[in-house]
Amino acid sequence: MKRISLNGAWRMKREDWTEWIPASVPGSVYHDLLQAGRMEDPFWRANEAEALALMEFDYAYTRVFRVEADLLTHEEVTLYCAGLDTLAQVYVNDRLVGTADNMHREWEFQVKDFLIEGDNAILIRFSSPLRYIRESYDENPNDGSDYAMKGFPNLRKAHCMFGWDWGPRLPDAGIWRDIELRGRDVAVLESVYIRQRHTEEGVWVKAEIDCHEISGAAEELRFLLYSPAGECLGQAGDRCEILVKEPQLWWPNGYGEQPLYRASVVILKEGVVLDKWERRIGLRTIGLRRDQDKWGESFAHEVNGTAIFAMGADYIPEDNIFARITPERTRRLLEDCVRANFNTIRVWGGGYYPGDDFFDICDELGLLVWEDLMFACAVYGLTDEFEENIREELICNVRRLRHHPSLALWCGNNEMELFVAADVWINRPGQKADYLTMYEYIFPKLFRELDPDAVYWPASPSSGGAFDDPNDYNRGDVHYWEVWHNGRPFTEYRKFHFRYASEFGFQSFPCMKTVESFTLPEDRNVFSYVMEKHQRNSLANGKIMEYISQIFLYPGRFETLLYASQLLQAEAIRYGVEHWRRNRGRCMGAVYWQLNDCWPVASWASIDYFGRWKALHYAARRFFAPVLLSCEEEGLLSQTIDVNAQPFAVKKSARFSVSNETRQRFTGRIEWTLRDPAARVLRGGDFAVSVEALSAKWVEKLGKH
Ligand code: BMA
Repeated sequence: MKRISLNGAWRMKREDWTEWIPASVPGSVYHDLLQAGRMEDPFWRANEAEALALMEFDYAYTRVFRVEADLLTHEEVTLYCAGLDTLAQVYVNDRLVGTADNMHREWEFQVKDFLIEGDNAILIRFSSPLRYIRESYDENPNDGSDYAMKGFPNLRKAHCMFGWDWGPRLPDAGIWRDIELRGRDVAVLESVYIRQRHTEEGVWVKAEIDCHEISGAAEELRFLLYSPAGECLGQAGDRCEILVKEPQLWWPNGYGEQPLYRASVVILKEGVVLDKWERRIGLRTIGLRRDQDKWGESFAHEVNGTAIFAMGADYIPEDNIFARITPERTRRLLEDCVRANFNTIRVWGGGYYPGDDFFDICDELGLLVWEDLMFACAVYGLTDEFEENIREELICNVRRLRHHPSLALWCGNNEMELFVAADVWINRPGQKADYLTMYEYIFPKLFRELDPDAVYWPASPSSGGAFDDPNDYNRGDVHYWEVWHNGRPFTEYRKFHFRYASEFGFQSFPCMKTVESFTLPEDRNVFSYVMEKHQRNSLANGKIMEYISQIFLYPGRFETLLYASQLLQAEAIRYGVEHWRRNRGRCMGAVYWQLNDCWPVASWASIDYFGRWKALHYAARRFFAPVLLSCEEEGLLSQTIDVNAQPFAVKKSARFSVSNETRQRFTGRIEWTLRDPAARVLRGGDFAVSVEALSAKWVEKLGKH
């Protein structure tokens, strides 16, 4: 197959302009307007509204490219687009070659008949996403999160681009992923599925190959496998199965190494390579451990037979302007996760399916990925057309990502089982049935065809589906929001022993430097208009103040307040995570909301938009440490004392626990001291401790109840 990239310099214009401006592809309208100085920074102060209005217009992208005679000798020439955002009409030499309506899909259009030898012009028009959601809502009123703009569920475009409780309303547009011409002959690889059988003699690695025949069949098929050191481990013909003796297994971060093998598939005719597929893979088994037990049903990722305590956070798009998310930036973020001892990332369903580089980095770093499908906080209209569209969307993304060793689980959606069960956003009969048809019939069936070896989980949170108490604290995964959204004190975390907390969170302000990036000095008060525009969860700046009052003195200065809010956030999440790790076995996951931000904002993130660590991220490094010493204290905080109560007594005690998340026994010493507020040592001691691999152990209780 011949590939000619069309990435690079293009031109773009708003449909009502006469002149074109320079553009870059992959990229986006906002990105190009900013580069050309044609719009203000949308993140500065309250500029968002003006930037949003720009999306009332249609935009066009164009470029000229040369076609050499040999390209036209291929049996087929296609235009392959890895991502178009979103409502696009594609023209080659003024003739329409195809349309697109889903930013999550790859598109491939036949273009041979439209091309000529020499210079050719391509033009892609993008219609206004705002106009579309408005008009489509009138016809098809599908509701969803009020933080996003009405009608957003009707467009297969990252939902959070229309606003979220941490994100601005900036629904960008453009050619957001690679674009290329492909010359294809005889047959091409439609898909390759790598399967593994772990046996006594070693790991059998098999490639299941689907070819798309253009004019006939490929004559020869080659499957090759290379060791992490680059040594060829064998070549298989039609059987496509290779035995790896003495396999080096892939483990999540903290449990072992991440050796990556290379799998390569080539199809040939008369010795000529027709197509090639080459990816890195990891040898491991992965599943979900769900056993009935005295509390309910366990829920844990199981890798190579070992149950993992998932430690990590929920990932959202790294920038509202996706064109600015580079592999380098993603690598830095994910490396910061490993620095804080993460082993898991949940990709939240209101953004987009990450690019290959995201998963490549997770493979290298040992970060398990919980991958939501891109459905979040919305009810969808399951028409035939919509079904066809999302089916294609799943096929593209599952085929693209399923070989990654880091991929731990596919999840149907974010929070919809929970909401639909409670009739939230349901406005007509049939929508409940549509929910089940989508996530519990169509999707699992597709996964049985596309990725039968993977885990499919119907929703987050869920207890297994069928509206069976989706947020049951004793089964499945849980989103726990009583702390924060319902204002409960964070000490409440200790009352629960979730099986796997996939969301719980606590907000803080970003640091002063980040605040300076979007404010003038007169805005630097948490209740100013600009600070409230950079806080998307309703009334939440007041909520941060309220929580601060429970644990700190009034911070006085703006800068101190920002800082105190971060300490408070770190303390809150630590309080929950340490407790759940002390209860390892019953609880097997603490994935907090949220890892990162898509613009400078007050939010639940532990790393801000500029990559600056908030106090929480430093705390995570400690509370996610492979061997964690924690102290379950009883005192003023855990009892939320009312100082005006008559009389009031405080129970005081401290009990130590060691959580060992490594595969080796831990032996060591605990040294402890008790200090007064002036840091003077009141008491102290030390004792030996030994903790089995993959377990938590209570050590000693000091004081009395
Ligand atoms: C969860 C998420 C997001 C949201 C967050 C904070 O429920 O799934 O939709 O941003 O809470 O409210």
